[in-house]
Amino acid sequence: MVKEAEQITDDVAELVASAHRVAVLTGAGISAESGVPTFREAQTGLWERFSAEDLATVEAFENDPALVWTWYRWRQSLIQAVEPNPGHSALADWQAQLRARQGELSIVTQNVDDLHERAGAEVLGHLHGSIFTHRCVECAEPAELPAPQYNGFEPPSDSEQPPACLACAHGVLRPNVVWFGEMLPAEAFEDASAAIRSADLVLVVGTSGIVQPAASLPLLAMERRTPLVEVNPEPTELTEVMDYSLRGPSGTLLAQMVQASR
Ligand code: BV8
Repeated sequence: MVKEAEQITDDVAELVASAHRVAVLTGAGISAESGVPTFREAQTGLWERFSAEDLATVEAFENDPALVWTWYRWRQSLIQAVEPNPGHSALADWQAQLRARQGELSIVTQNVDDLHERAGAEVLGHLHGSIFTHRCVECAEPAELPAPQYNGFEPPSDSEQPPACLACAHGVLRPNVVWFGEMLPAEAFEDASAAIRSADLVLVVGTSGIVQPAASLPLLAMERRTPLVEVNPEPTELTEVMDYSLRGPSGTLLAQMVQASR
């Protein structure tokens, strides 16, 4: 039976202090306090008539390449304009502390941003790819692009076509994110599964637990009855399998956890 609390309880503090191999699955919520909208929030600007799930598909890109391409380039400019928040920093600090004690903290994220890395953490896997790199839809050749010139805080009033591929001259570029209906990168998924299976504490931070197969990864912790702790202001699809569900913002609660880990 899940135990809910609004701050770190003594038994969670004990789990944190004694943990040597921690696996953390993060979602859009950990970047919310940096100012990056989550997937549940309504879209704005050119995209206000669409949900993120409508836009993050091959069909949407094929149907209106400029609309989807511009959405991603604008999101990339927003991510570049914001900073990691105390939640990202707490995981980076905790990872460094555990490594100094020959332990490990593995971060597996559903996020396509680079805020974990910019906070100084190493990320074991980006399950849904990265918004910062691009490839040709036809020949899959990677393509280097200059940073987008959008104002991340002001959606653009019109859209731009995706650039043509310079390698094959047939295709256009797309972001290296995993769209709905596409397979997740096998290595990232396998590494995430192994990290969760070998952990002595599993954290699930800032995810609604809706998107599969990422949302099923925490269930692997149940194979060895590894303690499961969720950090989210709201209940999620995963709350009922958690041992503890901490109801609050990750920027605050993860900072409390790192204090307890010292
Ligand atoms: C696959 C990259 C199969 C793009 C993303 C029909 C056809 C095909 C597949 C399906 C189908 N029906 C269902 C599926 C499966 C589908 C799926 O799960 N759909 C859902 C909608 C039911 N999954 C897929 O399609 C996956 N692929 O299944 O392939 C296959 C098999 C064989 C052969 C071929 C294919 C691919 C899924 C990946 C999609 N790409 N992102 C982009 O970014 O644009 S997913 C995207 O949405 C994000 O990456 C993220 O993972 C997800 C949103 O989830 P969250 O991260 O949880 O974010 P969310 O907004 O939902 O929640 C935020 C949470 O934060 C909330 O709980 C909130 O309370 C909390 N929060 C807010 N503030 C804070 C906070 N928490 C802490 N602190 C705070 N301050």
